[in-house]
Amino acid sequence: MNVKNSVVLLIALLFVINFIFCTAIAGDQSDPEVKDTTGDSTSTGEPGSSFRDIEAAWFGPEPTNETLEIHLKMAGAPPGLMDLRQEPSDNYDYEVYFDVDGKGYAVAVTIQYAFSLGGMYSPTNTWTWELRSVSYRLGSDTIGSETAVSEGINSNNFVDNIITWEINKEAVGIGSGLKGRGKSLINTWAAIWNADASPSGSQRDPKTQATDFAHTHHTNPGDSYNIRGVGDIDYNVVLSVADDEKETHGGKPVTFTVIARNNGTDEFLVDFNFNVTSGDESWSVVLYPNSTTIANGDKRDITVTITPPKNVKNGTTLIVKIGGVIHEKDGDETYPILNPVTLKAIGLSSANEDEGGGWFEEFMEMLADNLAIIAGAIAIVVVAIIVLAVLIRR
Ligand SMILES: [Ca+2]
Repeated sequence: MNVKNSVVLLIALLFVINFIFCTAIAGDQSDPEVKDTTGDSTSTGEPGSSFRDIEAAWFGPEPTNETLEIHLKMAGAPPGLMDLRQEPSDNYDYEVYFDVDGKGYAVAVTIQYAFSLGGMYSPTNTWTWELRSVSYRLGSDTIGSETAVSEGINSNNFVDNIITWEINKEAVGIGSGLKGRGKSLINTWAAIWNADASPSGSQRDPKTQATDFAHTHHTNPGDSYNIRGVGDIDYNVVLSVADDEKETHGGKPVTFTVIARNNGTDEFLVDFNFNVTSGDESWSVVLYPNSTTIANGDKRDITVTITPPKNVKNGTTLIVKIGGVIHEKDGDETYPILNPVTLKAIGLSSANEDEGGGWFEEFMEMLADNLAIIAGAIAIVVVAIIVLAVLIRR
């Protein structure tokens, strides 16, 4: 690798580090994933309408490794008792949307704007809290349908015009414990719907049907939230490699050095593994060491030796993903290394004479490559023989 490539790599690395730290501190009220202007609700001007006007939505904190909080803040308070005399007694859906591993979800609360003479209005007693799975019309911002997922909501809360859901991570495909660390909630957005005019089971287009919406699923999503997990021990080992692409001849090993750095809080036992993502099984891949203890703040070089088969076809590649698992300090759990590195070995056909096999093929190749010279040489020999024969006769 030349100096220019090294500089480019270093700058890219700094960007990655910067990105990791930025995403780590995002996700609270001061830096919400979903932002919206206020005063843009279709019901602006009606009493209590500022409660149908989204200001922001954000993800986190994670109270436990099994739960995640999601928040939706409105521009103003819910309608009061006197306002409701003038309100239609409709149901409104307040929802924050996100995707995990390609599946759509929403946290929802359906609020009944109802007032009956002689009845008591409480802003929370008619609220229905749900986690919903959401399907979108292919490649669009329009929702196809939403259906409730049971056991999705752990608890809920409403204070200071902020609706808070606490969901179970398992219910949205995020593993429990620290295994969910690094999973992303993407394509974030939020909307408020009149659930009587636009029921959750029907097709919903935010641009034409929502009372208010912030960002859109497909064309203009909000920021993503990365699950970071909680706990006193941070199982954080990072892999890196300076030179991730090398060439070698058939039968000749080539080595890569993967650096495993323990950025966690303790000394960990780490096992390394590989996964061939492209290429064939006749190649050999050896990791050394494949298991080691690394003190926190310390690093280890892992040597990856890749050998193509002797008869490798010129230009064939093997792509290997190097990953690993970190062993729990006081238990049997393991946590994955979150950033596997990818190595690429390119096999060149063997052209070395010291190879035991294949000399005949090589000889024939040499003949083919040098056909003109050989033909010339034969012609000269033939002419020389004729000249010699003529001279002898004389
Ligand atoms: Ca708004």
